[in-house]
Amino acid sequence: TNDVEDLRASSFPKRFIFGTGSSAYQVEGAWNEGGKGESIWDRIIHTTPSYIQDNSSADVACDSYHRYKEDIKLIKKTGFSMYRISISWPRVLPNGTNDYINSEGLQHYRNVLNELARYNIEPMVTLYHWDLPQALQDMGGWMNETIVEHFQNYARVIFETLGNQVKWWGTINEPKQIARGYSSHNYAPSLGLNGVGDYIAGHNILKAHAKVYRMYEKEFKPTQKGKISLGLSGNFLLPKTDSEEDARAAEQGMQFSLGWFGHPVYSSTGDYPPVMRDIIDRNSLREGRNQSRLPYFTLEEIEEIKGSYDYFSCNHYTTFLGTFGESGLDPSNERDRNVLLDVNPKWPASNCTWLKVYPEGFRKMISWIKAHYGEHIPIAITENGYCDDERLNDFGRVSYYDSYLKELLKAIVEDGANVVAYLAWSFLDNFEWRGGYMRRFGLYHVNFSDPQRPRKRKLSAEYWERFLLQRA
Ligand code: PNW
Repeated sequence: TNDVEDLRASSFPKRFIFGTGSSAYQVEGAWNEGGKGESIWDRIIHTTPSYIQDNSSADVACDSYHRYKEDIKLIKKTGFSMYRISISWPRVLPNGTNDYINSEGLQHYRNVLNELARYNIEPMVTLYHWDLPQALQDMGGWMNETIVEHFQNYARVIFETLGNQVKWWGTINEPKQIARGYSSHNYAPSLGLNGVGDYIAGHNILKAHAKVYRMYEKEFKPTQKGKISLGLSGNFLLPKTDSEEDARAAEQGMQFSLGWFGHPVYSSTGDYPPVMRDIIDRNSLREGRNQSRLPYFTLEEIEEIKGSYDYFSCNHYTTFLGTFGESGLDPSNERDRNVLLDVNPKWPASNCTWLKVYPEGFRKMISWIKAHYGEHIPIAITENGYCDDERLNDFGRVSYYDSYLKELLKAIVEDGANVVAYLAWSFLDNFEWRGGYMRRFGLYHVNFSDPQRPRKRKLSAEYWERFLLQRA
């Protein structure tokens, strides 16, 4: 018999990794200390404080730049065996370019990695989690193709200096949200170039990722023996009804979200999803353009990008319901997609409007990845978590994790998915981008009005501690 209903950590495969995560900008603070340069989030918040819902900033955040030892000790105490961090590009290269390397910044990450090693906690390191050096944004950021080379230079500095301490790498976290910083106003640099800037930025992100993957593969992997991947945001889309038309709508919606960056890297054919290519080319023509808003890759680029992964890194939070219909500005990615998103009113809500609780969608999402990108593809769930407020008795989060872990176990045991790791987002309450400190995801509470930034255990941290104890 299998004990999927009665969830136990010991039912997961022996070598399965349970961990937790953070990102540099959301926890470090020390925004202008130790030689760090300005990032695009520093700039937008300092010039437009109202950009953040509670007018807060990440100047100090969790102060993890100074308090990382305390964090790592708590991670160990909770029983996690992996910690996902990101490196702040402007902390290492304040100008964005490798003409000047800030050794104090590098030393900080060396210290963090040493501390993790002391506790036998495996690091997973993302090179880019949204905090672009402002100096590069001034030259167009991800819309300027020269960023491909700058990103490669930055990655080389990191692999050369920290590469022997890291076996799990991520290049870029959630390209789709980064691209939306060029279309919508939801993320820095907040340019509003809908249906144009997002596709150009996304195009360069894919090229930059692949160049770094190939460089690592050729020059570093033989000696450093790590794995490297691109981090995708994998929220699931279900058909709104059981009509065949809604089934097609949901699939089209998935291709416009996960497929936008997933198809070029993980599919056997490479390049953008055919449905994106067709629709955007057609819409561009109708708009009187003599070129598609979705740029074309050369054949060499398609080959270089295709297969540039060692595992599938997926951040999953929620599910939507899809049906065909027009929405969004003209032009925009949303309008191109031509799928309306809805939710089932029965799904429990959270403190983020975009996050509803539907654990079955998690298992379905994993099946979708297998069906499209390979039955045996190794999958790491690099983020999964629940949004609430300041409460310490976070029953909603406990029940979220409990139900999502059960679905994960079914995906592994009953569907045979090759999921190798699961990382809870996030270890600490932290700076939730435009949501400031109003949207909490942490297992540990952080008091952001106390200069000491005390960490306090929530019920969900106790839940994890008990769950992981069964594996010890
Ligand atoms: C991710 N959505 O962003 C990011 O990787 C984290 O930095 C962030 O703290 C976390 O999820 C929680 O938001 C997302 O609208 C932002 O579906 C938006 C969505 C999903 C993920």
